[in-house]
Amino acid sequence: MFALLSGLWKFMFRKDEYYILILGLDNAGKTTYLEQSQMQFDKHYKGGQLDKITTTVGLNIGKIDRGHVRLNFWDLGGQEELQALWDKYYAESHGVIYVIDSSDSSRLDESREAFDEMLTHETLNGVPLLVLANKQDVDGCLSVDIIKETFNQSSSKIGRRDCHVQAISAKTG
Ligand code: G3D
Repeated sequence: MFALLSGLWKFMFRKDEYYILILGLDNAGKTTYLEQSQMQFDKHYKGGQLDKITTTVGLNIGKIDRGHVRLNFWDLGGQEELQALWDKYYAESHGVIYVIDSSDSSRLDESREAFDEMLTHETLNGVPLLVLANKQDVDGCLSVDIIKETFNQSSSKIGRRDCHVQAISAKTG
């Protein structure tokens, strides 16, 4: 009887866990996006100080619980020397969110190259991609169409995996 009740309890409160990588160059807004998402989608989240965020060095971890699903986020540092560590996390990930700073046209090609390099890793084959054109609140920022034009150079490497590009402002939500 105890085993039955304990099984029922575990079934009712089990969580399907997924691991999502948040990648992109340093200063793209990865940590701001993670913070904003947790504020909006996790009612138990106690953070919420967007102005206290500093650029990611190493790794930030976050989670969002929705019903029976737990999304675990790994926000990895985007500096050139830290990009070499991204692939250590690929095997465990169920999805990738790639953040682009739309207000910094001078680094768009650099961002595309890092994206391209990421796509060459076999362990990410078939893993869905969400590409976020961030900082759309900044006057004169690059439009999603321009960003798509540049990132389309990687389309053969994206292949048949699901990929969606979305304009956002992590800062304003
Ligand atoms: P990172 O984790 O990718 O390194 P951060 O980037 O989240 O640390 O953000 C880097 C800077 O960009 C921060 O500014 C942050 O406030 C800003 N930022 C992030 N998202 C947005 C956005 O949507 N709009 C605008 N205008 N700014 C954004 P500071 O000044 O603290 O360096």
